Amino acid sequence: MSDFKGLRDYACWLQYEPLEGELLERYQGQFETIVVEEEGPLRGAIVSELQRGLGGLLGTEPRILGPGERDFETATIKVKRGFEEVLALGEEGYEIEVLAVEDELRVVITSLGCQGCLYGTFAFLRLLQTGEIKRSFRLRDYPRNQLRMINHWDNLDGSVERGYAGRSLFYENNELVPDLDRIRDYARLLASVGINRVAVNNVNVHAAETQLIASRLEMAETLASIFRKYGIRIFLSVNYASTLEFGLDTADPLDEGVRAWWKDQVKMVYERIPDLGGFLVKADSENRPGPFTYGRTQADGANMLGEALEPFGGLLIWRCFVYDCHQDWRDTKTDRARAAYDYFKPLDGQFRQNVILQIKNGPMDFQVREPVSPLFGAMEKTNQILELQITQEYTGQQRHLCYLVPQWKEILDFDTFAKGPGSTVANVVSSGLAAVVNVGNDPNWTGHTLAQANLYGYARLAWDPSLKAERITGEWIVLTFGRDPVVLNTLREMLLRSWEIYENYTTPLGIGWMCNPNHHYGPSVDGYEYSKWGTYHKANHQAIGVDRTVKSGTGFVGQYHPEVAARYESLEGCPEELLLFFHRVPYDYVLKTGKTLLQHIYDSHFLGVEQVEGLLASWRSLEGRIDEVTFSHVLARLEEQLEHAKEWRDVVNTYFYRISGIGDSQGRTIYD
Ligand code: GCV
Repeated sequence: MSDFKGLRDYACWLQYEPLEGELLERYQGQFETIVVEEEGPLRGAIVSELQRGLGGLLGTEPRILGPGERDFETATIKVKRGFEEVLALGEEGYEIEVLAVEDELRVVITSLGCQGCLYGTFAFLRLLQTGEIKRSFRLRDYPRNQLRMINHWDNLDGSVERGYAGRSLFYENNELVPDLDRIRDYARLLASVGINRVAVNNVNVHAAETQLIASRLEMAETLASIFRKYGIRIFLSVNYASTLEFGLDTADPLDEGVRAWWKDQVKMVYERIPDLGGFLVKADSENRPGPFTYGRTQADGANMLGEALEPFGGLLIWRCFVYDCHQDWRDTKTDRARAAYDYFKPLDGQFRQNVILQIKNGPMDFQVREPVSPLFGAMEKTNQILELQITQEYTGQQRHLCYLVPQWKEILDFDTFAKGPGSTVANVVSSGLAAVVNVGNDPNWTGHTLAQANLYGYARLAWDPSLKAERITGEWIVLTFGRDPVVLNTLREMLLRSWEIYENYTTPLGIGWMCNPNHHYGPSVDGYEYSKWGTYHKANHQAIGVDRTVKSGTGFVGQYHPEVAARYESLEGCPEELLLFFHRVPYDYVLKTGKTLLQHIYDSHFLGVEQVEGLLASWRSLEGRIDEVTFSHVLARLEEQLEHAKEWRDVVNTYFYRISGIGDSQGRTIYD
């Protein structure tokens, strides 16, 4: 065991610190005899969680009995399979029922499946800490999404693409890391919040990673066996053109030899990992190979792999992040935002049943603010999942506090009008959610301890997108830091406001991309302006923004359903936080606040810095209420954030002052 495993932050939201006060009184002496009737493969995980959880929270060492060892009448917790009464909740859903017999609480956790028994157990322990387990309590819960997936961008050499929390948890020097305990702890952490699928390698698959489905299959096998103990199935990212690495001279999806190669390869993989979830593929994207090379469509490519996986019940997840990454900035006709829809929409109905399209939340790339991708709800006959980014590539790289649950809520609640009002993204992505994870081998997993809240929040939303941001945030704080109301209120406010604060001091009104190229940290207003990536703000001395309207622009707006398109098409009707994404706007344009666009840019940047000062003050006020190590660690990150926010403010404000020649109406310092 490495030392850091004893560190408080390592336990994340599974602290199980002793309950105090009213909750201790309520639960003390309870739950001493437990019957775990469930005998499936997750029994071990259930039993050990109850022991750890109750041991930590109540200091008890509960006796855990097997089926038939003690009957229901006297057991105080019973975990069991049910049938009719829980049928509607599915294999992963559960019921928790609490009855009181005089002073004794009797808890029954029932599920149709083994997985549900485990999730019910974790939920019971969570609800103990939030104080919701009471006399006469009944909760029936189930995951609203079938796939609740984590994507790792880990490479076999141990590096993590866009990783900000150390190196890979899985790999080092093209081998698995020597200490597999940490991966076990990770599986437990993910299962505790209902994650059921993990893609274990980067979507940018290079020669070394391709061996995961061939000569290094044993590595994948080991990972699968670890995750399996918590009911999580792994996915492998594969190189679309793997055949070229194995001696074939083509990767044409319609070539018989290519098809046969994949069928054999998949068969071999499933012989060793029978519960493999399937493959995840990035093709024809950012210089990765794909079916376009052979004049074939994305559907041809995806279906070829889908067909090979089908006999084993495997899924093929195909990413829609396909765009021209060699654009000439002088070319005003091409609009990167349009690309995914233009490529995929015409293919609706052509994908096999076991093919799922994975679509990034926005049409560009995980900017602090983007509209929702118009592909959601545009392909009625095609399975879709939403891809989010927990790792904070463009949102402060886990050096800045930027809690993304409020952003994800907006995305999930966005009404696409695909089938009339109420067709929210959460409803149209019925196959589920995937997200690029923010963990690495840093002692606290996520670099910034408070970034653990993003992982927790993502998983909870994947389970149930209708959960309120306040609820999720409160849960995370209580589970991580306990029930001190001062900590709860202060930290909840800090977290919930941090996305908006980050947006204030970085890029204004949906324009995005004013960051340093390649590593994406820190301001560089023109960093992407003359690049090949299709990411332009087009600021001149009078105006900024991209006209994406149907009337006079790139026509991107027309990809939305008419109700949504009408809103975005009009300058006045467009939500102002997205104004510059959809419209080219002069600096003297007056916003709804009565301020000019330019003044808004100045004001939001001054405000953003003041708000970070506020975050710092709030955190400082918690000194003594948070353990010292975490307190100093977060304090240092917030201090860095403040310095950095000032840098953003000054670079952005100076840029616009220089370019427009118009100063701040309040005469604050803008450097010339
Ligand atoms: C895995 C962005 C990132 C890349 C990432 C890519 C993707 O462009 O900067 O690092 O590659 O998205 O999602 O495929």
